[in-house]
Amino acid sequence: MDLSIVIPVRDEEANIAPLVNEICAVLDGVLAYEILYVDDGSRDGTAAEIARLCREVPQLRLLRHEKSCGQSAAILSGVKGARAEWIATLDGDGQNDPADIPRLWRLAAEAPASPLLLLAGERQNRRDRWSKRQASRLANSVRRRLLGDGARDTGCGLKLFPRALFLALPAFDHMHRFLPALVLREGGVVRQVPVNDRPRRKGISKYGNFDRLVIGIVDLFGVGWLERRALRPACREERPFEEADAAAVIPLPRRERL
Ligand SMILES: Nc1nc2c(ncn2[C@@H]2O[C@H](COP(=O)(O)OP(=O)(O)OP(=O)(O)O)[C@@H](O)[C@H]2O)c(=O)[nH]1
Ligand SMILES: [Mg+2]
Repeated sequence: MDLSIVIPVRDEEANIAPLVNEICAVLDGVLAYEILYVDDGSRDGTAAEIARLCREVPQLRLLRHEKSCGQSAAILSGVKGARAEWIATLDGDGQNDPADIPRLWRLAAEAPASPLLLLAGERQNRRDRWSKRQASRLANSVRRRLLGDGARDTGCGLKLFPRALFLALPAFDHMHRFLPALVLREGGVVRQVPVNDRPRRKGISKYGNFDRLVIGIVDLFGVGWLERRALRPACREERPFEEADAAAVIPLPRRERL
């Protein structure tokens, strides 16, 4: 299997079937993939809808949290449960366009630094309302300045990375908004890739501008602290003897030494 598509969802019942159909239409015959939904304690029919579709779509899987633990926790559960070495994340409301996935996949395949590579979608022509775009712009610029991660759009749900890289990152609530900084902290490489942005298909937003900003500021200090405390020793194995030298000091068999 090439790619696991991890989709965290809470109360997105009406958005499941259209997104699954879109992903299959784009990826069938292009990649070997699975679609791994993580239902985070939805109170609507989200889980039932995914379970229903699992009977029709063999590459579809469902993980469930017993109660809601947040978007980052859902992504982490999905990455842990994924079967492929590469992960693509998508929002579950149809805002990210699955048609962008093959392009990200090709970029990952071509990149020399692929073991520590994060491809981060950068939304073009944002479709959100004005107040949300402004809040997002402000949050992105404050974060960029304080963390120096150079990322223009960390809120885009479409990202592609190796499973092992994500599992090496420090895990905490809301970590999904800081992936570029966390990957750079590991010594990794971040590439921003322009991607399509679409309006939410159905349902309501799970975040307000204000709570997102306030939590974001608290998290910003936490991630700043993590950066300052990063452990990055340049460590290599020391080989004091080349093979020829090693042969010279191999002790003689005991019998001959006597
Ligand atoms: N698992 C999980 N997923 C969540 C949670 N909150 C949001 N999500 C999902 O994360 C994705 C992004 O959340 P949205 O509510 O779309 O946030 P947004 O895109 O900023 O807001 P809109 O523009 O209104 O869609 C969606 O797929 C949500 O279902 C949560 O607490 N747990
Ligand atoms: Mg959304």
